[in-house]
Amino acid sequence: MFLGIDASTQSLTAVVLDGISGEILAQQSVNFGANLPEYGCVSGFLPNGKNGEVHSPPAMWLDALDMLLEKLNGGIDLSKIEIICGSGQQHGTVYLDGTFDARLAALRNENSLASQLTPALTRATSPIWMDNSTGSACAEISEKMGGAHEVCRISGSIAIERFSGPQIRRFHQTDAAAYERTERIHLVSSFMGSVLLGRSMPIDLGDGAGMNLLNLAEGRWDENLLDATAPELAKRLLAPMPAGSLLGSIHPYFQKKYGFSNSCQIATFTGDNPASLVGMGATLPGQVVISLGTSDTYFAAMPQAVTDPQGFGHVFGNPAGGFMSLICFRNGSLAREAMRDAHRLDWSAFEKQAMLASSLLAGRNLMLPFYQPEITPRCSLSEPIFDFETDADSTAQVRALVESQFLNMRLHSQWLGVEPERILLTGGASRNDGIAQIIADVFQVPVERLEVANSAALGAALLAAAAGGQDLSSLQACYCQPENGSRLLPNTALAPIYQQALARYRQLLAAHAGE
Ligand code: XUL
Repeated sequence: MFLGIDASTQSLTAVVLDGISGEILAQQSVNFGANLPEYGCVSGFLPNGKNGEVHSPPAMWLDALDMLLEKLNGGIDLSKIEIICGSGQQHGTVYLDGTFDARLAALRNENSLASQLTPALTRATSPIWMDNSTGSACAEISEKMGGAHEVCRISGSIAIERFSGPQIRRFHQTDAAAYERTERIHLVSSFMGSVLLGRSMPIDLGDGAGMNLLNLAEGRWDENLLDATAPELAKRLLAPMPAGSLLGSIHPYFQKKYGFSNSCQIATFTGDNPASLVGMGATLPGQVVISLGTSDTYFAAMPQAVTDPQGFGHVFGNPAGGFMSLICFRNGSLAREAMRDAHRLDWSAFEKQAMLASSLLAGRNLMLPFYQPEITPRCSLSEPIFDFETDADSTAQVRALVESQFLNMRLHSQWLGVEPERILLTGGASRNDGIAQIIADVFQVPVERLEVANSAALGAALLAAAAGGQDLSSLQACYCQPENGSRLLPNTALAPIYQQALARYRQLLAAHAGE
């Protein structure tokens, strides 16, 4: 049996696979807001952060780990787990003093993880990917490196607010004494993995690429980026390793408390997006995942590491080898909800009346679909701009919004240089056939929905099985199946219409968003 654990923003989730029967044996989750209300993190982070700060307490993640394993232990025989791999929300950083490894070594199972390990934190709360307080740190790192594009060329992304390097720089600037006491910096993924391993685990190349510190081409920390970020940063990081590398047995704490065997191995953890690429069965170039959430994301395996010349997209390590891209679009469901509410529709009406019944409108009405400042492209609009050829009734507006969101996505994913062969849709709105059909038509690519619910935890479990010698593509063929009847084909008659619409959308953007 193989266990995958995903530490996401709002919850900690486990998926257990049977390597022989091809079954998922257990799935469990601890929701930080609902199950650990004492931390006051209703959505997984502390509300009311100042100056754009968004932090979460590592103590909460540790309590959740105890709680999750307790729940799992009730349902399955944990002594049968051979390998554990995991993933975490990307970019968040955990700061620890020189006692961390000794405290790990001395863990006693009569006490909780949180009570024994939190005294090693030099920063009681961790900045996470939603933190927006690091603008000046980003500007300073870029300047020291000779420009944002140099940071992008080396690390795969321009210096960007939510990334770890800028978080580390700001910590050094705001609390130099605490930075001085910090002997180890972890990502959320490597922190959780270290606890299970009982000593500090290296950061992997997938999640490590989300720090603005990794030299992507060479798979090592970049000295110039380290120097531009904070003093003596190199000694605070372990050398990075590929995801899924076997590191050693699980700590006796978990053997005694939850019944794991002493032969259970721990593998290097990775970021949630790299793990999702695995869990969606999309580790080969040509497969694209579009995740429809609060923000929409587009991620795909890449044959080689090219970077986004405009600096909006990111390049991370692909856990199956090579690289992957990730592009975030801030105006995802938030914009769709704003449109739905403006016309007093429910989702069913949004889908049926406005989307399916309106294909005659294809490509005729465009808008800049930004209800709040966007990051791809960077643009500070706080309300959309319309460019309509027909009446702007609710049907036309809903269709224009969704078409324009995916024209924007098609335009800003062209730098990858890979023609998508298949789009895998995930996230809440992926159930909406109207939206899914528009995506198929705008990209002119078949769209599929998978049965997987927890793609990052599943991906981590698949990486654990692959670390045990199983073939990853055969595992993906077994666990990452499209749902029956979920495949939608593009209407090829619309190809030239959307080609023209793309050119018009580009002009609209140039006119109003300076691109
Ligand atoms: C990716 C990103 C988020 C986090 C949280 O760059 O910031 O997707 O990984 O899931």
